[in-house]
Amino acid sequence: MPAQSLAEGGAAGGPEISIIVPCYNEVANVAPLVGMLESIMAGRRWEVIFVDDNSPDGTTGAVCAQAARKAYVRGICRIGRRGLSTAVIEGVLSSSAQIVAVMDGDLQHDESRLIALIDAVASGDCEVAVGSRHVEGGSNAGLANAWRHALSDSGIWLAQRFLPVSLTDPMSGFFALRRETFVAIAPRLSGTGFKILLDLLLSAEKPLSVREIDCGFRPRVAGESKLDALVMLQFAALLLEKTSRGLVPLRFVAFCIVGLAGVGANLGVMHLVRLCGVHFSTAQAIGTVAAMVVNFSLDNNFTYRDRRLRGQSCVWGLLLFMLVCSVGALADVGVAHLMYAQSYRVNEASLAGAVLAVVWNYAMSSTIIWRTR
Ligand SMILES: Nc1nc2c(ncn2[C@@H]2O[C@H](COP(=O)(O)OP(=O)(O)O)[C@@H](O)[C@H]2O)c(=O)[nH]1
Ligand SMILES: [Mg+2]
Repeated sequence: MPAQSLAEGGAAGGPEISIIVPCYNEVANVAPLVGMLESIMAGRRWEVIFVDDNSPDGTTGAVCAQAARKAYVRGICRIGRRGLSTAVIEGVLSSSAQIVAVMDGDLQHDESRLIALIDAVASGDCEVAVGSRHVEGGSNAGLANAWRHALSDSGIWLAQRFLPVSLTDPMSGFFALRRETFVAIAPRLSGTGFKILLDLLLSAEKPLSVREIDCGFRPRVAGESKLDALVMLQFAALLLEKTSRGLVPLRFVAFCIVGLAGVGANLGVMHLVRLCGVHFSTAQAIGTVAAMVVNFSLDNNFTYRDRRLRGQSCVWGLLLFMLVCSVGALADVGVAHLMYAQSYRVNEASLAGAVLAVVWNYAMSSTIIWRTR
């Protein structure tokens, strides 16, 4: 579709371009962003779809206030869910436009480059057009501090080691592609984490043709960044999942990391309790319960953050988790004992038991405790 054929906005037909904006606690940025898009997109058939995870600051209210007056503003509010990547996926899947563009809702992306991104895809120049801060003319001056620069640079360096295409800014959250291209890849997307572009490029069956377009990155004016240590962990796990061709799922990696934290908690609490003169077996039992509580709470907040249990379901979830882990521990001891009796070495028998327990705990957690509702 040549760029010129993107007809003017109006009564005839639906939008030809959907701009998907993941947002969380961006109440102050919604109206200014809509205003900016209105002037940039004038003369085109377009819509903006905000995907908010029921932000406590009332972002959805701000979106509704705009949508009530403007047919080209739509909002999706997800309750009990979190995640930038899944927000983008659901936004794109709710669109019927030919071209979708993804941009942040915090005004950090330079919206004046939006047309260049859309036209690069519309003209058939490339399958994905990426707003890059690292090609000539681009800038990432808006990153908050030296730490964020270092984090961004090392993330880019690491991602480039895995990518099937050459890209200076694979961590960009500002890009455009045909909706049908996205939809074809969607079933293979990992969906966990912050880096949906990377997920797309790594999940495509054949390498996608990519064009980078220089773009600036402004400092944040309102609201706060949601990037934290967990997001970096999710990023590393995404690379692992994709390069192992899904053999090592992202959640499983997170589950194992949390499991290691649980081992630490078990040892720490056990030693503390022993210092109070308690017998080893009792101290170990208390340590085990503490480890289960720590694991449950970390899994609830991180590994299964998008399916987080709250209130009464959280209490039931904890009890079920303890039951599942106890069965896992019994299976661990049982298998290790059987293998040891069949003259396997101590380490092999013990490792096999531990692996079985982790896989059991993970399978039960994913299907029974934090199941998709
Ligand atoms: N729906 C949704 N949007 C999110 C989530 N986390 C971040 N975002 C949005 O994604 C965009 C980029 O996030 P931001 O925290 O600014 O990342 P940074 O620019 O790398 O610091 C912003 O519009 C955020 O509001 C989330 O969990 N759910
Ligand atoms: Mg930002």
